[in-house]
Amino acid sequence: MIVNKNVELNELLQNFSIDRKTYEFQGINQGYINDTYLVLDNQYPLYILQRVNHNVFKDVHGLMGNIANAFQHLEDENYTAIELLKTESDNSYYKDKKTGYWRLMSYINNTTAYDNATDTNIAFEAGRVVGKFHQLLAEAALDKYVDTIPNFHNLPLREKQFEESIQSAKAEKLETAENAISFAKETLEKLKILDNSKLPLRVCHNDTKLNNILFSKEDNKALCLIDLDTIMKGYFYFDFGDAIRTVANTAAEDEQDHDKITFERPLFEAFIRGLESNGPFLSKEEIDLLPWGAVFMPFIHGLRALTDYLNDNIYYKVSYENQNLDRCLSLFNFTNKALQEIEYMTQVVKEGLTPKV
Ligand code: GN1
Ligand code: MG
Repeated sequence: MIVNKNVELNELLQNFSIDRKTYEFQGINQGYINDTYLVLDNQYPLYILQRVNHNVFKDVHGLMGNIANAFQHLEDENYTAIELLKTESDNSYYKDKKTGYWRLMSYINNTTAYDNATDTNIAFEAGRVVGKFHQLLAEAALDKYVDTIPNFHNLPLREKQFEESIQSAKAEKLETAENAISFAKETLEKLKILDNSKLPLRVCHNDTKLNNILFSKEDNKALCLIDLDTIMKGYFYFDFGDAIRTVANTAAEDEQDHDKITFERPLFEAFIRGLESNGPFLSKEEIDLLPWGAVFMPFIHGLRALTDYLNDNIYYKVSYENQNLDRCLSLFNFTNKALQEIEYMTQVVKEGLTPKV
């Protein structure tokens, strides 16, 4: 943990409407996209400061607008609100000429996030809060939300980018990734049966992996979702699948020891019970597709990681050269495990979730 009194970051904070002080900063090295710092005052954590990756998020204004719009719905006794601190000119983000776009959010004390579900309570709570988020946003006006990354979870687009990366990749990379490339091609064919045409579009979070859920350290209840950059239109099975790939799998996303990758049925079932605890909010068609969400999401992330590996790591921040390939192989391994559980998951969602009439 490195805590410092970084001069540049302190200068940057002068642009926000907060007390003028010398703050301390602790870098948070999670996440593959943005730069994140915890802002402390005399060691006491107050804010989360983030630089939004403008290379990935081209429309930061639209993105911040999506977050602000969603916040208007996310007020509920069973959901903890996060506050966006305004700039001196009453904006929800600050644009610095040299370093780009910054935002400042309230830090919720005594909280934690988990990379994996270690027990069924965590899985239940994850299901409950993902369901609550969707229930609260169900009435949101979709046309107010901008597609900040158009076609983010669009498989034909990701397939095209994958094919292009194969064309330009170095021969040795194609060889190292040979098995992953074949698995990708086979699975792309299998997933062609997915049909979104009967599903309602919703305002989704679009990155509901478990460590984007904040838990209270006091009673281990899930409080809210964090990392709201990708709030935009989508289908519920996206958010479902992203949660399941991290809740039912107790291994890390870049786990190299594939013996550790598992599909834990008790955790899957607990997540479904958590979803259902909100009461009915999904249509029958949405429920029917959920098991495929648990295959689709790890697969599309694995495919994007593979593409980025072949492109020499131009999208994700990597901490070592082959991290994207490791992520891909681990995600594909889980995809395969989820594929084998389709029938089981179909049974569980059918028995466990009541469709909204
Ligand atoms: C990226 O940086 P992070 O962890 O918030 C990615 C998500 C993936 C995630 C992990 C905009 O998010 O889609 O779930 O890595 N976000 C973007 O694989 O690409
Ligand atoms: Mg994210």
